[in-house]
Amino acid sequence: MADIDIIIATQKDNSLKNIAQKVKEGIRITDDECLSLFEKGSLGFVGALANYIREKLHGDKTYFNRNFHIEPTNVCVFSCKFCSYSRLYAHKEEGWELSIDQMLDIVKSYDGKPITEVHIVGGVHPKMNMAYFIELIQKIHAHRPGLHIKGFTAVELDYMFRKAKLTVQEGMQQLKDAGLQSLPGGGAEIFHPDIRNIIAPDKVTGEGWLQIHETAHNLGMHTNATMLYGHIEKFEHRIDHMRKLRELQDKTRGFNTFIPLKFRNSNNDMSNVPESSITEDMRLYAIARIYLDNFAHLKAYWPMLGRQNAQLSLAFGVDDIDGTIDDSTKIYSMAGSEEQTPTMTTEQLITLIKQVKRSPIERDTLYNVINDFSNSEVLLN
Ligand code: V47
Ligand code: SF4
Repeated sequence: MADIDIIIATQKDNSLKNIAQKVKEGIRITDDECLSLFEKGSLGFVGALANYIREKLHGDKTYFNRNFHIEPTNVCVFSCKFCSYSRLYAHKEEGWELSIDQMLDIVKSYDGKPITEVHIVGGVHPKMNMAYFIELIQKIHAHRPGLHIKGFTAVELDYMFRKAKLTVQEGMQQLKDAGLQSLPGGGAEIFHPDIRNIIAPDKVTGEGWLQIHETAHNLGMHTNATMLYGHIEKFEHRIDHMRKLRELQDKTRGFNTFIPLKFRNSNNDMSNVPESSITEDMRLYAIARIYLDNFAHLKAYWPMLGRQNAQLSLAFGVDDIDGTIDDSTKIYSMAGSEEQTPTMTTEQLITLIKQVKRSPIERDTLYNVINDFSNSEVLLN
């Protein structure tokens, strides 16, 4: 008997048994069924279903890339309650603001190194406008045309476009023409206004976030989607969030990957909210893998989750663990992640993946295979 048949045969709860049968047949689950998984699906049950889907889609392949981040500033006009990273403009001396030349120097420091992606994301600085970022993108692109520029959350874009009095369509087109190739998934948080109005009351709405991503997809750009979970949201809000992503993906097919982001509670206005347990983290990954049947990839972002938990997630539906990072992001170290200086060499990433008997595949941003390290000789320790 195949593993999935054993899972179906041994499941005593009829609604869960039906869900397992649907997964076997590749049939989409409903929101109510997703709620049943959250409410009653054991870690073992949802994990086995998610792993079945993961292996059907990707076998043992586990993707990573060679990337670094540029965080232009942590000065931000917004005040999200969960953010440990930003500083208001009135306290900008406590934060940082990089000039275009400083950011270009960061890019140049990777000259000759086999990096394929720069991820640009930061706070929403009132003085860094559309013209500033167009110049930055053009200069990076001119310096290294082969480097994929993934940049700007919908939060940054919404502010930039409104200030420049551009429609989303016009703004996205101008950034694309300058050399921006895809969008990261940040700023999504929880779309539902009941939660968003509490944790991120003053930035782009859920609808605004979705509109920006839809516009990017219609221009032929690919984007990622995140969900900040494990704070005050209920299962229903997670499902609402994922349903909106699944619906947009049905329309555009423009999302590359879904990235659940675990709420970390150090140094922010939600420090009284406990962090989710590892069991709940793994259940969420697994349920997301089951529900989001039209997303090819599920990413565990290791600087946020920690590298051992990222390794564990590979048994719960995850097929991507982001990249080398090179200690170039502060968002999670400032929020209390155990990864205080997030950097992994390619060898370390390969070893991490091989230790749990998966096949490391270096990809580019769009998941084209660059190197298959399945059979490479990397020392395991
Ligand atoms: O939108 C901020 C999150 C996001 C906290 O697209 C927090 O490949 C947890 O989106 N606890 C920005 N999360 C980072 C992001 C991202 C990261 C890696 C890869 C990609 C990608 C995108 O970080 C924010 C917010 O949801 N965040 N503070 C916190 N205390
Ligand atoms: Fe600003 Fe982003 Fe932090 Fe919100 S999460 S305060 S938008 S940097």
